[in-house]
Amino acid sequence: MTIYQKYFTSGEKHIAVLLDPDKLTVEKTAHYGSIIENSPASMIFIGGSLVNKDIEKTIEILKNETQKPVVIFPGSGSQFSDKADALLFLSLISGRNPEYLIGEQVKTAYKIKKSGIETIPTGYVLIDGGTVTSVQYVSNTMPIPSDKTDLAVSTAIAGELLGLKCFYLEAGSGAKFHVKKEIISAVKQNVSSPIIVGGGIRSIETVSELFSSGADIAVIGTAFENNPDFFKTSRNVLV
Ligand code: 1GP
Repeated sequence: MTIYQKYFTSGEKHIAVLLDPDKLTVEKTAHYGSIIENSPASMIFIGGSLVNKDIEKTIEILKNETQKPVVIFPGSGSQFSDKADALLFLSLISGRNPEYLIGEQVKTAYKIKKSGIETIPTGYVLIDGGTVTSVQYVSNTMPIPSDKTDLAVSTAIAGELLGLKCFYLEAGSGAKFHVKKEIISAVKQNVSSPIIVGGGIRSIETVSELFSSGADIAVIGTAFENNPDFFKTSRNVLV
């Protein structure tokens, strides 16, 4: 069974912990890997808008500590590694920067195809989260305003018509506000592909609310980095 079948389209809700290799030491990586192994999170996303450290090494350390799948969530083509279990093959479809729509993808396509890694074609939709985030700055794209639900819906529909198999509604790491529930439910009603929601999610209660609104996968990055015990008090809420 592929990761896409098991975690994206099974109808179950899943949590992914996002780890940014640049914020990790070897010790922290191992420690986080063992915490995640014993947490309600189903998988690890790895990547960042800018990554200078060796992503491959980070994946290897994580894999010594956890059986849970490691999925690359790349900020650019250089973050690809065939040591991961799958790759979100992203196109930043809310933006109008050709480099992030198709340029980075072309640069790495041959290598990715040859590796045989599972790729998940994902429409990456940046939605304003109340602050300028790294992804907005680095990608040089404008997020969809948070009150323009119709734009988010049309963007996702266009992505689905182009054949994308998943949508990542992103407020940006450290966003002031997560993606609004109205946007998630409107997108859910209009596309049949699974929906990942991330950016600015700070509590497990919020995760539950976003699941109820239609999110299939919720991504926790900053809240876990700030408090690796994030899940300890949350277990009862989720299972
Ligand atoms: C960013 O969606 C992720 O790409 C996670 O965001 O760091 O705000 O949890 P946070």
